[in-house]
Amino acid sequence: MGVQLNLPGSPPARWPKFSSPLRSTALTARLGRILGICMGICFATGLLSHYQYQPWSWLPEPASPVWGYRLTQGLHVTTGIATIPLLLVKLWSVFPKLFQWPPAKSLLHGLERLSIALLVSSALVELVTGLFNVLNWYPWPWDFVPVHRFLAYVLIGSILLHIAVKLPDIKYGLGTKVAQGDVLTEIPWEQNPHAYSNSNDTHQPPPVTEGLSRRGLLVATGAGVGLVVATTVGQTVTPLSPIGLLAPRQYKKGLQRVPVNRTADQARVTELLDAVRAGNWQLSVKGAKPYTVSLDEILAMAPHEAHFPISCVEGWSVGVQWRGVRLLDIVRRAGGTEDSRVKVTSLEPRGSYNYSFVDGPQVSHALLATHINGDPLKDDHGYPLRLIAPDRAGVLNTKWLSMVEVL
Ligand SMILES: Nc1nc2c(c(=O)[nH]1)N[C@H]1C(S)=C(S)[C@@H](COP(=O)(O)O)O[C@H]1N2
Ligand SMILES: [Mo]
Repeated sequence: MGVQLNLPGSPPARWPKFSSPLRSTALTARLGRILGICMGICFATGLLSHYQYQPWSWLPEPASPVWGYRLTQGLHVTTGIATIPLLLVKLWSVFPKLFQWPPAKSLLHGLERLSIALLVSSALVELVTGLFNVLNWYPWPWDFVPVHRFLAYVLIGSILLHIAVKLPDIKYGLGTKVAQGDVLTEIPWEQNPHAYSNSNDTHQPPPVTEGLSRRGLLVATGAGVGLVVATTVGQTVTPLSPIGLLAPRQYKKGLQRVPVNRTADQARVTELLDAVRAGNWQLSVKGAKPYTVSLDEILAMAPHEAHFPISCVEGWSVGVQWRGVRLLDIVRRAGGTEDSRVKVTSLEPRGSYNYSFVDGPQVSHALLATHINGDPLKDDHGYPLRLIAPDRAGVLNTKWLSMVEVL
């Protein structure tokens, strides 16, 4: 197979030796299987989530089920979080391979090892940036979304390549009982020239050892993953919020029982909202028949209620009872229909999320809300008027509206 690299026959003198008989193909294959399932769900829901964040103009977002985005994003963040401990244990289980000797047996083998370097580094960067995103912390100068999305393709590609290359090992590993099967790297290389090699390992039976068993390791890993999931999922599965020790955003801690993303202060609209309170606000509606409407007029219109969740890309979500006027009623009065494409714009002077588009079925279902959970919107939730639509990324539910354009 390809070019034989000319490397010394034995590794450097201070090369590490590994002695845990827990490491085995059977164990790694099982860890890899759960990891693969988690990462697969995380990738698929990530793609869906990205589409809902930036819907294609030829395929408008659906409006039902109302909890669609909540489920997608909850799964994306939860499987992503579960992946972190799983990946660490999986890496531990194959860690000695990093020190295999010779580093590459052939050009092809060298390329395969490089692809693993790409796999591991993209997975680590992806998970760390994702976790920081959940914490609403962006300590880097670049845009999170394109980088996270690009790395997802790199990662999924290198995973598929890795699975294809390792198929013989995976088959062997899954076909062996976890307590039996080879020890991945325990045999000192001097005694076993195949000990650090890949697919053509001579599979040796494990020695009898005391202490943690491989099954015990799998159970401990499962328990650890379960604990991490149980203590974070309360940010979206609200009945579990009391044990959400690792869930920073919980509805009970939020203003009006809803967490706030970007306060009025952060969006620099506080002074503008004081002017709104002083009576200097009108919603300006553009279209074939443009008009303006005051807050009093909006409050005098027939109120509509809806129970839509607000689901943030950062992983928290909560069901909310909204009251307001129907976007469609506002749109019709300007000469539009349920097939119109609508742009809503915020008072917020700067920021990437100070406007959004509504089209397709969402036009008929969206509300321009004045009330949240029975009370008038507080400033941080978008006073005097905000958009809320079903099955929609939180970030697209624009707060502090000033204008509606029927396009
Ligand atoms: N004008 C404006 N609207 C906005 C945002 C913003 O930054 N500016 N943030 C969005 C995000 S990311 C979310 S998750 C929701 C949160 O709404 P809430 O703070 O009322 O819970 O508002 C959305 N609306
Ligand atoms: Mo958000």
